[in-house]
Amino acid sequence: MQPTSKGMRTQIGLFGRRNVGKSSLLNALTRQEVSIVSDVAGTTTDPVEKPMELLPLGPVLFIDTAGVDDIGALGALRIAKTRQVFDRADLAVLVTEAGTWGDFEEMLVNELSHRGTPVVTVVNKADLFDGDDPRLALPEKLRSHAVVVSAATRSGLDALRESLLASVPPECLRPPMIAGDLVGPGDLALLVVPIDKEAPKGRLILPQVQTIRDLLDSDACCMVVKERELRAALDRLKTPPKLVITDSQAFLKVAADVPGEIPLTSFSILFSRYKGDLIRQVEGATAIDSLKPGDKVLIAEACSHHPIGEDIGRVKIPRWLTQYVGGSLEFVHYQGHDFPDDLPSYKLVIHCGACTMNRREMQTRIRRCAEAGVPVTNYGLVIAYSLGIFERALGPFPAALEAYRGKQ
Ligand SMILES: Nc1nc2c(ncn2[C@@H]2O[C@H](COP(=O)(O)OP(=O)(O)O)[C@@H](O)[C@H]2O)c(=O)[nH]1
Ligand code: SF4
Ligand SMILES: [Mg+2]
Repeated sequence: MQPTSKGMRTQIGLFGRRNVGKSSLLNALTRQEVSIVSDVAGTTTDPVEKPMELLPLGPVLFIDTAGVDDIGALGALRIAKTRQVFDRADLAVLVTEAGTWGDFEEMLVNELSHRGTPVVTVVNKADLFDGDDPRLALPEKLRSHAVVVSAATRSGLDALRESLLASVPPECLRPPMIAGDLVGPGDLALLVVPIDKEAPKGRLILPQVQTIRDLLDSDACCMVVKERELRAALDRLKTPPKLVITDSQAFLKVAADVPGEIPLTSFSILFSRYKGDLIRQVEGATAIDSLKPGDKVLIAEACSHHPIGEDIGRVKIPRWLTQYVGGSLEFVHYQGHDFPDDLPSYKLVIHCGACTMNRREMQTRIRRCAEAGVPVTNYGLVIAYSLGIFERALGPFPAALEAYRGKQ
């Protein structure tokens, strides 16, 4: 069975000093040996991810990090990887050992609260202490979300699960819709999906699959066609579709084939709204007009195995932009969870739809771009903008259209 995509799971990061029992706790929670447990400090290098169902919440992804207090060269890499987990954790579990609460834990709490990440504090290794031992106590301010457990004897795990469920941010319980709110129950959405040599064999790509599922969840109807069959499909329909959603790469042909009164957008633009911030990314697209030859442009893709994405990010968008600007630009590519620290050196950030990334991570990226004063936009928006069909592509989103017109 195809597992739920990571980008749709509530992500729960485990943080704390080395050797407090983070990996043991994850193993105890998931009852599987997924993480390396060791009494030699600093065994976990890359964050270890473990998907599971945490009922009644549903699919979650636990992320076991290395101790943030690691030292040495390899330690620095581990710390960097752990910081990426800070950026995407919807919820944090701060693991401590009885009697060791100190400046380091205070620093973690501050780091997490700066990001607005809810924290559940765990005092582990309770089996080594008497129940009334004062070392099991935590600072007053944390007690309401603290649980005393033993990964070794599995005591306290039910209370920990309950505490996690009670602390999950509301947006994870009620995530926004991809397209369902744009099409009423029973209405038809027409999806245009090019199947060219770059399309993966035997399947559709994730943004398409997730959009179809979202429409079905909203009791809408969908019809999926290739761009060649679009005209014939439209002609055959008694009632025109409520919305046409196309792969951005077929935008121009689809815009020509779909009558102007039928709302049209792209999967990528829907994902700007779903994972990112449509208004900010619409405003970001207008920064294309101020690009000059020689400027540095960041192209960021959340996954590293999307052949269409690779082609679009590495070849097509650079080609379009170079033509638009009338001179060569310096393109820098980032993939996966890596994102540059030197953001202010870029003139524009262009992100993919981020379908494999959770909302939190994309929101963090947008916030970091804003803090660095760099405009950020998205693949579909750049394509629509450079093809001169921006207003058309924003038709289904009146607030975004208004923000764009306000910028003119
Ligand atoms: N007594 C006791 N030992 C534990 C418990 N949890 C973990 N340990 C031990 O603490 C050591 C470090 O555990 P590990 O999970 O690798 O810590 P991490 O570095 O935080 O991931 C190992 O020797 C574990 O067996 C616990 O609840 N009780
Ligand atoms: S490139 Fe981005 S939008 Fe495309 S499949 Fe990968 S994560 Fe999803
Ligand atoms: Mg560990």
